[in-house]
Amino acid sequence: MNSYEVNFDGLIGPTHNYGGLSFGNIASASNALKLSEPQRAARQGLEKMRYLRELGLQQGVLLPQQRPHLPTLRKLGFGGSDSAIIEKAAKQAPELLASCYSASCMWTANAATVSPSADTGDGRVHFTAANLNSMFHRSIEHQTTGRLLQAIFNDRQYFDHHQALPGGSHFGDEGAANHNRFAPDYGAAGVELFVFGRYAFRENSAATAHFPARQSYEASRAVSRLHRLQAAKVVFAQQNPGIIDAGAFHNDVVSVSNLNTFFMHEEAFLDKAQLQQQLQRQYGDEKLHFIEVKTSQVPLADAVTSYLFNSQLVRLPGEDAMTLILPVESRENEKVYRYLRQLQQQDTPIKRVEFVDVRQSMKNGGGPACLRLRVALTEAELNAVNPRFMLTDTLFADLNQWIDRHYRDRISPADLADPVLMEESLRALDELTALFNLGSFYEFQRS
Ligand code: SUG
Repeated sequence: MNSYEVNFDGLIGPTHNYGGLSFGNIASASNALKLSEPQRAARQGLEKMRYLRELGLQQGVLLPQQRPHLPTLRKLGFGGSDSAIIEKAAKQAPELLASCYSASCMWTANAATVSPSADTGDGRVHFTAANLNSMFHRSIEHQTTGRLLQAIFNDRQYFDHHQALPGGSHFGDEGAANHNRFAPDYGAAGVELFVFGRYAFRENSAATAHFPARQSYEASRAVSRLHRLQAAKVVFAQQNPGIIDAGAFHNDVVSVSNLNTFFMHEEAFLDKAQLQQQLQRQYGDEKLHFIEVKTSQVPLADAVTSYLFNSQLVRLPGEDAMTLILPVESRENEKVYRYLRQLQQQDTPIKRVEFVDVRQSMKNGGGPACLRLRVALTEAELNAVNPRFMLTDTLFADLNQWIDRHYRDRISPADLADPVLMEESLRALDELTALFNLGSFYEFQRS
């Protein structure tokens, strides 16, 4: 039976702004409080989806969440009418208002961890929504994410959904951004690699000095248990704390994998040699390809600003070789571009590189790979996916028109204080649910 990797990209929401909310994410800090361009951002994201579909890949869409998230502001003690809540929060706690306005759910690599049916104990595809509890503005995403995934993968025969792990920093879980999978094909059993940044219940002999390590070992283990993965087909590996301090707040900033290929920075892991041995042992007789980029070729600082590794490594239909879909920032960085030219001459599975413009997202630390959640599906599973969420020419045109009708050209931090922005955003989302036939999906539609 045929099997596919389907990329579900986050549609960038109407309140996309630069809040400077993610400590440890260098792009978010350097662009804090600058003007954002939501309309351009959403068009860039949508154009990436169109391009990947045109290349012959299966492409899905995940919807933006309700922002501003008034229920959270209410829980934090802001009362009165919706407008009064916005006005009070703007005066008393602008950082909380910005958090509840963040369009951060666009980075769907953090939405959930997904294990394909070939790996799980019951032969279903398992989803665990990520609690994202290291950053307040992201910790409010998982309930809606879970409901959205259930609406899309809504067939108990094929799909099983788990709620986000319990709260508390012990179980910090950032979803697929710290999860890789190696398999000869999307429908074949594979080895799943969970990358973590720290231990929560034991002392860390290697710890970060400046920036938070978001993913805990204990969270990764819990997800592997929920997904009923076989112990002999799971690897846990610690990210190098030094690389988190250099700005790689998720593993997908320093490595990317697909099928039998693992493209990584040489400093990405604490014990690279052991990791590679363990992966190869569990993978079996067929060869895994490790492509390592040396610090002398691409220093860490360049890897982080160019997002060389936050690319999508894809196998296009009918091709054996792989293609790397990179952010244009990688072409603009001299060292990175030189490396990429060399890479294409080498004897590795990666034979082609392409570039996409997602600059608006990049300025908040989200590259092409952050914007997509990978879901490996068999033909039968793909047929069971809610078809409204698969990109078609019609949906592409409808979404572009919807963006044009509702999105602002620019948003400044001061704009968040104006209740008119809230009204515009909720109106846009209301129309979006109609487009996806979702009924009353958002909280504001139900209250
Ligand atoms: O969690 N940025 C996101 C970027 C997530 C990137 N995802 C992956 N690497 N998979 C984050 O730090 C910034 C929001 C702001 O500052 O306005 C933000 O949330």
